[in-house]
Amino acid sequence: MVAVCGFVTVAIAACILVFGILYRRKDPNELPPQIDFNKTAEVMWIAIPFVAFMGMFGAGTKLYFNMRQPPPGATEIYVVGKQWMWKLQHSGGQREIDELHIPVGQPILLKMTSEDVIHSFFVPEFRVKQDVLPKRYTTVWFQAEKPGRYHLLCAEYCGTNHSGMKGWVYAMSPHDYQIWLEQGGAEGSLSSSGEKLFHQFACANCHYFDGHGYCPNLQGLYMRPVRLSTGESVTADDTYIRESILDPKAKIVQGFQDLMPTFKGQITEEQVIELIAYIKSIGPQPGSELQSSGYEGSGTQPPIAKPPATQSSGKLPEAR
Ligand code: HEC
Ligand SMILES: [Cu+2]
Repeated sequence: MVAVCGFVTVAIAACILVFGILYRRKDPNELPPQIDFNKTAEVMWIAIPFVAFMGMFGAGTKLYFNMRQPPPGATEIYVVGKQWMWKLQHSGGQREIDELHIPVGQPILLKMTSEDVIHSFFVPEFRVKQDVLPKRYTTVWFQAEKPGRYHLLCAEYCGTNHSGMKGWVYAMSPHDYQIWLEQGGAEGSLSSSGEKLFHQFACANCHYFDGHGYCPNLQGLYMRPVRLSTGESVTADDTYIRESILDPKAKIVQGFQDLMPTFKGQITEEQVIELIAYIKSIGPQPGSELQSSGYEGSGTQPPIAKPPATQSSGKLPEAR
């Protein structure tokens, strides 16, 4: 890229200079000669740059996709942007504000959302910049190589105190990071806090784990394809689960009724993240009817899931 752009820049500058001298008006009455259309030249200067630039575009696209793909096993950290601070949650339950502690030499995957307006997570030293949007999760990954303290900024103008929306990333040796995690004062992992919320908000009164009742079993839901009432299929990723909780009418699971109340205004973004972590942690349980993968029957078929019962009465089941 540097070579091509450098060559083009120098060539154009040289042409301006040389032609300026060579073809300057020497006499006030001079008329320039008429130059004919040259088809070969026209075709060449359209075709060659087109092929060259499409080649660069292709190579750049490949690089971009490779770069965006986090390596498997990356440490996941959730980020919530808010006017005007960064709130971070580690999977062990440690929380931070405007500070992010990470181990060096390990890939870190951030899953980010915003409580209000668009922000942008920017760590110049890591060459990391990613928009943080309300109502969905965007991701970015990086790996710090040298222990140290690095600027964390918001790179999207987000209101009066935008310039104050900044903090530090502390890259630590894995040993120091372990110590930091232990001193982090976590009250419990994200998924265990999520489990508490699941009962506190009475999700458990509707979503049974045995496939009975009129609500979908959430076991093994995370990252599974879900068929919707419209016939479409979506992947149950973080954004889908978040929307299912805060705007349940937006997408209805096929075979179920639109009976789930919205939890908008009752559940904070942090709590949504904990609920997602909990749903992620509940894989299919042995013996459950909806068990799908890892069935250890010898030649027999796994039990077939019963079609979910749809109730027209709309009555809530008793709390268990
Ligand atoms: C009144 C019963 C009820 C309560 C309470 C309830 N849900 Fe639901 N939920 C449903 C029903 C019915 C559906 C299926 C229809 C739909 O897609 O909206 C559903 C769908 C979902 C889905 C999508 C499931 C899938 O298979 O794609 C998720 C995720 C979910 N609920 C999570 C929760 C969480 C978390 C809570 C607690 C904060 C909760 N629900 C509380 C009834 C309920
Ligand atoms: Cu901001």
